[in-house]
Amino acid sequence: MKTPCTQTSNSGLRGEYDAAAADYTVGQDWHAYTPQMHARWRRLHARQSALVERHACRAFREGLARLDCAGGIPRFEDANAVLGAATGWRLVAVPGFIPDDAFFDHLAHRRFPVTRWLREEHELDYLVEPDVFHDFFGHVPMLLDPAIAAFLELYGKAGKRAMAMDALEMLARIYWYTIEFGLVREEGGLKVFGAGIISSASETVFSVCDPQVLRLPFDAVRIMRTGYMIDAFQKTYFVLESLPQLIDGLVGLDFGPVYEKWRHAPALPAGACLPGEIPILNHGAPA
Ligand code: HBI
Ligand code: FE
Repeated sequence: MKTPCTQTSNSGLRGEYDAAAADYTVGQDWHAYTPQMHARWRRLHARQSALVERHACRAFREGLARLDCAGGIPRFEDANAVLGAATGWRLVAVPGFIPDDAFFDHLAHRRFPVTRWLREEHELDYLVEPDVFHDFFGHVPMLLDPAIAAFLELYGKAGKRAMAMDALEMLARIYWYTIEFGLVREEGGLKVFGAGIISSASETVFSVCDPQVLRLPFDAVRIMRTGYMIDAFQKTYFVLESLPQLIDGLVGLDFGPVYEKWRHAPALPAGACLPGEIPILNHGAPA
C-alpha cells in the first residue's frame, strides 16, 4: 500500500498505515505540512471556489464559507468546532483509504475520516484515491447540512448488515451516486453536491452542463443496481429533488429484501437508460 516518497514529513507520506491506531486514525500532524503544500491547497481552493459559486448547491456554498479554509490546509480541530455545534460530526485523520468495517464504524458514530496527505502537483484535477483536498473541500461542507449529516450516519449503520448479506457493493453504490457524484435540483437548475464532482474542476462543469450525459431521478433501488466507474467521468448522474429526499427515500426502505433480490444479478451498466425511464433534460446550461 505504501508508495515510495521522497518527502520526510509525515503529512507528505501517502498511506502511512504503520503509525495508525486500531481504528485507522492518525494525528493530522498539521505542522508537518510544508509551505509548498499550503500554496498548492490555496491554488486548488481558488480554482474550485469559482466553480462552486456557479455550480454547487446552496448547502455546499454556505458550508464552505463557514469553514473559512481558503488560506491553507485547514486544521481539522478548527473544523470540529464548527461541525460539533452544527451537526455533531467530528473529523478524524486517516492515512488514506481504510477498510470498509472501520469506515462504516466511524460514520455510524458521526466521525468522518479525512485523509491527511495532499495530492502532488501532477494530479491536481482528479485522483482515484482520496486526499485531504477531496475529503475536506469536497465532503466537509456537506457535513454541516442536517440531511446529509443524518444520511451518513444511517449509511454507516447500514454497513454491517450489507457486509453480512454479501451486498456491500449495492450499498456502496448509494454512497457513490449521492455523496460522491450526486446532483440536486435547485433554483430551477441542476446543482452539484457530490464531493467527487466538486473536487474536480472538469467534472463539475461536465456533470451539470453536458447536454448528452444521462441524468436520472434519484431512486435508491435503481442506484443499488447500477455499476459505476472510478477512473472516468460518470456516465449516469442521479438527481435529487432536494437534499432531504435522500433521507425520505431511504428510511422507509427495508434493504434486506432488496439485497436478496438483486445482489447476485449483474449490475446495470452505467449510462444505460431502461425502458420507461425518463431522463432529466438539461438544455445545455451555459458553462
Ligand atoms: N476509506 N478513507 C476512506 N474513504 C472512503 O471514502 C472510503 C474508505 N473505506 C471504504 C469506503 N470508502 C467504501 O468502500 C465504503 O463506503 C463502502
Ligand atoms: Fe469521497
